[in-house]
Amino acid sequence: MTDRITIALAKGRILKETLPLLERAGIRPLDDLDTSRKLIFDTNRPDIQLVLIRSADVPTYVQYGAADMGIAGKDVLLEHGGEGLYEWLDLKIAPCRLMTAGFADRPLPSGRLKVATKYTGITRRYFLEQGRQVELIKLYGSMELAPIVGLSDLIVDLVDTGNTLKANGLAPLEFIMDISSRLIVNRASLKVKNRAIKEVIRRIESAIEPDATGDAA
Ligand code: PRT
Ligand code: MG
Repeated sequence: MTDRITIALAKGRILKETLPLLERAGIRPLDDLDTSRKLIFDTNRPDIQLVLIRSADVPTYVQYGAADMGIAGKDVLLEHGGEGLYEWLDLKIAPCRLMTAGFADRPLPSGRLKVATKYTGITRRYFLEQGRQVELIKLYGSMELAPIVGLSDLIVDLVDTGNTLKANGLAPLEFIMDISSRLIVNRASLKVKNRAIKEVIRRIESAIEPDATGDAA
């Protein structure tokens, strides 16, 4: 008997790069994920189904085994904490950098900095390691607005082209880390459905395009 595998995928920008990767791995949804309103999708492989959820929910589904595997950004995984799951592969898709950003031409105030971010976990650790005192302000989006309206001195956000910062008169300041999307696996599923999961991992691994994050050289 073949075990049935559920893979959790994030809606949004990661999905655009995930679908070609899965296609190269021989896994093809039977419906169009971009236009369908369904949340669960059968694939050309009777033993593999996909669930389509919000990016930040992917590690939670995999942690509890509601999905056996999932694809999520390293940023999301670090904020989640990684309990109950293995981070198995760097898929080298949706690459970007986590940066601090602010006004390039304004000195930072001395004393406790106010930092607005969606990534409070990573940000707290980053400033703690540097021994810098900060006040974290949790936001859920549009971080670029915070320095402009005086809500914060800095933001911590993902940067790709830098166009969003530039359009808001801000500049990237300090590099925190490189981010890309990862394949994660539920710990119990790996034991119970070992053969089926290893087969999917092998297929996805062979579908990774090596130079996407520019570290192939
Ligand atoms: O929408 P929802 O709340 O469910 O989730 P989400 O908004 O986090 O999802 P989505 O679709 O934006 O995808 C987020 C995931 O894509 C992140 O977890 C990252 O792993 C990855 N990723 C890669 C990015 C970017 N690049 C990126 N540039 N996520 C967001 N951005 C944003 C950034 O926050 C900023 O607003 O794009 C803007 C900057 O882009 P540039 O090109 O202007 O620099
Ligand atoms: Mg979004």
